[in-house]
Amino acid sequence: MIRIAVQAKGRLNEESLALLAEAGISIEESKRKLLARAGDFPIEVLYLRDDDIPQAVSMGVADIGIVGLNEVEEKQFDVEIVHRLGFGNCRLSLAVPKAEEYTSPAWFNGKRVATSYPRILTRYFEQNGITAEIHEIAGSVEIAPSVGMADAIFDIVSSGGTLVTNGLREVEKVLFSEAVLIANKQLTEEKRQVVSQLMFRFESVERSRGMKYMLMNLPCDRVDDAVKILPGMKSPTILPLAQEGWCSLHVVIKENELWDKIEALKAIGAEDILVLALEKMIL
Ligand code: PRT
Ligand code: ZN
Repeated sequence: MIRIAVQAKGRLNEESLALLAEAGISIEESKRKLLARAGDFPIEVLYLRDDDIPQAVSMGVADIGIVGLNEVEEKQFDVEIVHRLGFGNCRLSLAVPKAEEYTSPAWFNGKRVATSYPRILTRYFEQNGITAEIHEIAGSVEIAPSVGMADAIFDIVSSGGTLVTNGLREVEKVLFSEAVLIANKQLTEEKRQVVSQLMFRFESVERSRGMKYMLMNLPCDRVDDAVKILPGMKSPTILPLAQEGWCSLHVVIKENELWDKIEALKAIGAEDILVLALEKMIL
């Protein structure tokens, strides 16, 4: 049995639980207390504030956790980053009032910068030889310049909309973040095995994202042409049809390449093209 910490509510909560569900680990809505046991896998889910997840994992209160890389880097607890999960993407950036003339990070010398991420910012300033005043504030960092509390900010940016609304301009992207799976460094062998079982499921889910299963009929003498059009990862499956001279071709294809490939396949005589959702890819 392992315990995984996920964000109780907030931006990462839904996708963390969705990922677990896709991996076959479901937690009934009604059972969402602080700690919930999944029915079908040796795991229990501990719901925490995201800020507390790195510490909980480093102390072994939870064995693993799903949290933003930004929190892991800021808190500096000793945990292992097992896997990047590909959601919750954002960046930690420096932003200045839009009217400022900004040419290089040297602009920050002697300035006051408001942030909830003082450690990451301190490290960045040190690496760039900048001496600035860092003001740690817990929330609403983006309003600090307009109320005179700071000259600039260092905060999470995703679409950039919040910066624009507050008359700010992103000038340095310091850290690219996404949700990551972290683990305690002293897991028992038994727990490690459960974690690798979980990773196997996560990877199968990830592989199938953005992929479709496509099948079509075409004259057997065009199969070679079709293989040239289709992605090279693995050769497609080809089955003979009852109708003489015709074959059925099955292939896994990237969704964003789908329409181009379909046009090309039709041009060489493919018919009855079916595109199906691909749920899992187990290799
Ligand atoms: O209650 P708890 O402490 O658990 O949650 P929280 O309020 O501290 O965190 P939450 O739920 O806001 O974010 C959790 C994690 O989501 C963060 O640690 C990041 O890893 C990730 N993430 C991804 C984001 C964003 N995108 C994001 N856009 N976290 C915050 N934001 C904020 C940003 O600060 C800005 O103020 O959203 C605002 C809008 O961003 P724009 O650029 O799209 O306008
Ligand atoms: Zn938080």
